[in-house]
Amino acid sequence: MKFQSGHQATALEGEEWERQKTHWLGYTEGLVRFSPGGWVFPTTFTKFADKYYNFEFRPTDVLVHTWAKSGTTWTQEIVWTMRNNPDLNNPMADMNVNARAPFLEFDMFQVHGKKTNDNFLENFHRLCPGKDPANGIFLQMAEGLRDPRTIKSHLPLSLLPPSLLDTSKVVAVLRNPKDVIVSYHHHCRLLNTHGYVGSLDEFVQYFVDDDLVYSPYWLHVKEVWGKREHPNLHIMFFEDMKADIMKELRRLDGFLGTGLSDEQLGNVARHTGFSAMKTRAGAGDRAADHVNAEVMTKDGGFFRKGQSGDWKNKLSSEMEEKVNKYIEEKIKNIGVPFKFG
Ligand code: PPS
Repeated sequence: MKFQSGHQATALEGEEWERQKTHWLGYTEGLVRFSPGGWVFPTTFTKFADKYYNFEFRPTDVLVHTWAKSGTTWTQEIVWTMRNNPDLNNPMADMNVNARAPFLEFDMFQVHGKKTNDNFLENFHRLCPGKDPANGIFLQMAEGLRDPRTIKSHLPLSLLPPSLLDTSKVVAVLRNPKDVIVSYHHHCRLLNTHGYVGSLDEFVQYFVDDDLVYSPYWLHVKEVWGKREHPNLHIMFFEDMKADIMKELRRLDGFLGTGLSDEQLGNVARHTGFSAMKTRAGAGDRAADHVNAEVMTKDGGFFRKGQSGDWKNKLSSEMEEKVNKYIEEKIKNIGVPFKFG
């Protein structure tokens, strides 16, 4: 199967798929690899790939662009709040952040015979009256949103419209891959759309083999870093955001042209702090039938720790060695000033 981006999709088959199938109970419709690049996606991605590639971005859009678990939701909330709620008086802020700032390709996770989260469906019908959810709940929410839109995507730049950066502002967030692994492992165990039941050790192996959904991590990073001089691209590091959020908000304010006062930036910092976001999300930060209750009780929900360096508590020295080798071979030469410590 060939796509307008020039990619070819191949289904994972044989031994490779047999192994994946036992570890990923959520990928009931299989996985595909998009080449060049070897990007891994649930098969449903093939239904939407051309639509994402041709998505009509607007000059007033801001795309929050990251690999999984790199601080996307935090940044979605920051960007949305800076542009729509710097005085913390916008009633829209009560809506789930993914309804205000839709996750462009989330529809690829919305099948597998499971009921769509009721909150999302309710928001969809409110925002897109008369539209058919089968054509993409999140895609159509993103299309139908009024300006100024904030949209989120983990897709690599090569699968998004080539004119993206010349049209819209893009805020990319990068995070130490060791923390990304630990956070993604939790996420994939927590959410039934992934339904990961393998071990952390096996998860690390998937990561270094570039076999996770959204892999290869290094290529995603390379594509973004290659565009770092583009005036419409602003890159932030999760670790810098944790270390000094006001400094990062001031830089972002300059990039977005929001012209916020120190008091307003302080509002944004408070409103988007980890505890504030976690409290707002409440116990039901994901609908009960979409999460593994045992994982949620034992290891936490979507807002897990929100820290830098938690990998030190989770990765064994063997796992760390595997990731270090991956960093050495595939990431260091890209030249991103990651804080690997
Ligand atoms: S996703 O599902 O891929 O979009 O996840 P993403 O939002 O990129 O990343 C989730 C991790 O970010 C943490 N998080 C935060 N950290 C600090 N401050 C705030 N406000 C915040 N909001 C979310 C979240 O807890 C996940 O990291 P871990 O390490 O698992 O806690």
